[in-house]
Amino acid sequence: MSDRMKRYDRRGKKKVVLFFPTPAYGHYRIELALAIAVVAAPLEGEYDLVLVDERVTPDYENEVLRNLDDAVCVGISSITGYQIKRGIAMADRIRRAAPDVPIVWGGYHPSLFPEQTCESLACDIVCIGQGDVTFKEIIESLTAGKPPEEVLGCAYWTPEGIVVNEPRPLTNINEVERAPYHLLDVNRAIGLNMKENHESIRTTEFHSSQGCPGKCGYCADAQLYKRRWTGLDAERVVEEVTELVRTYNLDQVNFSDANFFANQKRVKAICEGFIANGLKIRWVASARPDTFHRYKPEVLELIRESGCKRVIVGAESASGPVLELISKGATAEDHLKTARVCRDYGIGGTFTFITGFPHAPGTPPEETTQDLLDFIEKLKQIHPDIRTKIFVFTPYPGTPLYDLSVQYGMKEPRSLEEWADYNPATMMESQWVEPWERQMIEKVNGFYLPFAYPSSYMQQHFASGPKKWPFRLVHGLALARARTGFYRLPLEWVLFKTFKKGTFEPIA
Ligand code: B12
Ligand code: SF4
Repeated sequence: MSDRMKRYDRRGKKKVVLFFPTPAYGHYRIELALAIAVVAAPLEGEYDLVLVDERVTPDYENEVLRNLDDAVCVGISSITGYQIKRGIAMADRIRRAAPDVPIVWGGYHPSLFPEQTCESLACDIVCIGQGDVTFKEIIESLTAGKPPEEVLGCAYWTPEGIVVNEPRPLTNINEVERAPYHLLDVNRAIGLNMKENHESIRTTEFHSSQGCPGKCGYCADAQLYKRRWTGLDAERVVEEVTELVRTYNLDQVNFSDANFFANQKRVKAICEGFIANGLKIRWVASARPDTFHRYKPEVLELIRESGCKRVIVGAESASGPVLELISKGATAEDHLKTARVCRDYGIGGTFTFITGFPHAPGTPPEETTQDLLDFIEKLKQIHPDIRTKIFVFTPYPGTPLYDLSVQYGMKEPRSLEEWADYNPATMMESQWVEPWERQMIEKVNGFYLPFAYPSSYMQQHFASGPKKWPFRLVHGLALARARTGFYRLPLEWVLFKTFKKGTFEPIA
C-alpha cells in the first residue's frame, strides 16, 4: 500500500483542522474566512474543530502543526491564484510533519480542476462545489477507515489513478447549520481591519446565498453552480444577522453573496426584519445592473431605511458589443438607470468595470480604457456617491472567456503549482491591456475622477480644517482635467501618490 492510501484510514481520530490561506497577493481588507466556517458547521459537537486563518490566527503555522496528531484530515480552502501558493506552502509543512494526514482541498479553484488538483502532492481529496454536506461525508468515510468512494461531489487520488465521483446537486442552504462564527477570531479580524485598513467602524461579513442565475462569460459561478441559486430564508437571515450584530457589536455587515438581490420578496422580508428588530446597522451587498433598478419603489425605500449604505454593481462595460461578448444581460442604459435609482433613494453605489477583454490578434478593442473613463464620468455626474473600480481582465478558468483567451494565444497553466502564480496583480503581461493604460486607470479612476466628483464622504472629510483649501484647489484642477480630458503633466497626482497611501474609496 502506498503512503497516500494509508492516509485514508483515520479511524479513532477526533480533530478536524481547516486552514484558510491568505487569499490574494497585495493589499486587501480581511474578509472573514466564511468558507471554512460553513464547512465546519455540520461537524460541530461531533469533532474538535480547529479553524486557522493565515491572516488572523497568531502563529498560524504552529496552530495547524500542533493539532495534526489526532486529525482526521486538514482542509484547505482556495480560489485561483495566490491562495493556492499559500495553501501549497502549508500542505508542504503538513506533509513533512505528519505524512499520514490526508489533505482535502475545497473552494472555487479545486472545484474547477479536481483532477489536476489531486495530481499535486499537496492534495489527496477535492471537495467539488458546495462543501457543507460533502465535507462531512468525506470525514465520515475517513473515520470509517476508507477513501470517499461513495461521497457525491468529490475527487480523490488512488494508486490506479484519480477517481472523480458523480456530482452533488446543489444543497438548499437552509438545510445547513449556521456558520460557527465563534470558531473564527471575529474580533481580531475586525481589529486588524480597523488598525491596518483604517476602518473606522466595526464590520464583518455574512453569507446569505450561494450561486447566481446570471451567465456572465468571465465568471466562475455560472460554471460551478450551473446558474442555480439558493438563499437562506429571510427569517433566518434576520435572526442570524441580528445575533451577529449584538454579539460582535457591529456597525456594518457586508453580504458576501454573489447575488444578494436575486429574489425581491426575500430582500423585502429581510429589510422589514432588520427594521422590526431595530437594527441600527449599515449593510452592503452585490446587485446585478439589470435587476436593481427594476425593484419596486416601496422595496427600494425599505432597502434604504433598513440601512443599505451601498450596492456593489458589476457593470463591467458600457459598450454594447462587449456586454454581448461577456453575456452580461445588461446594457449601458441599465447602468445609468441603476445610478439614478441609487441617487433617488439615497444609496451609494460601487460600480466595477473590467478593461482588456480579449479580442482577435490584429483587431482593435471594442472599448478602450478611455471609453470606460468617459462613461464613469457620466455615472459620477448622475450621483457623486458612485464609486468605481476598474479591474484588468484576468481570464478565470471554467468560463467561456477563458476559452476564448486561450484561443487568442493565452498560455494556460497546467498544474496546481502553475496556477499558484496566476495573480491579477502580478500579471503585468496581460495581452489586452498596455502598461500605460494600467497607469491611466490608477491616475484617472483612482485620483482625478474621485476628486473631480467628490463623494459625500470626501466632501465631509475635507469640509473644514487645514485640508479644506488644498482640497478645493485639487478639486478645481481635477474637474478641469476631467472636462477637457487633459491628463498630461500630472503634478498633483505625483504629489498625491508620494504622500497618500491607499485610496479614498474602498469598494464597500
Ligand atoms: C470574499 C471574496 C474575496 C475576498 C477573499 C477571497 C476568499 N477566498 O474568500 C478578496 C477580497 C480577497 C477577494 C479577492 C478577489 N476575488 Co473574490 N470573492 C469573494 C466572494 C465575494 C465571497 C467568497 C466567500 O466568502 N464566499 C462564502 C463561502 C461560504 O462560499 P465559498 O467560498 O464558495 O465556499 C464554499 C465552497 O467553495 C466550498 N469550500 C470552500 N473552501 C473550502 C474548503 C474545504 C476544505 C472544503 C471541503 C470546501 C470548501 O464550501 C463552501 C460552502 O459551500 C466571492 C464570490 C462568492 N459569492 O462566493 C468572490 C470570488 C471568490 N472572487 C473571485 C475573484 C476573481 C477575485 C479577484 C481576482 C477579483 C479581482 N479581479 O481582483 C480578487 C483577487 C484574488 C487573487 N487570486 O489574487 C472569484 C474567484 C474565481 C476563481 N476561479 O477562483 C469569485 C468566485 C467571484 C466570481 N464569481 O468570479 N475575493
Ligand atoms: S451576475 Fe455576478 S455572480 Fe452572477 S454570473 Fe454575473 S458576474 Fe457571476
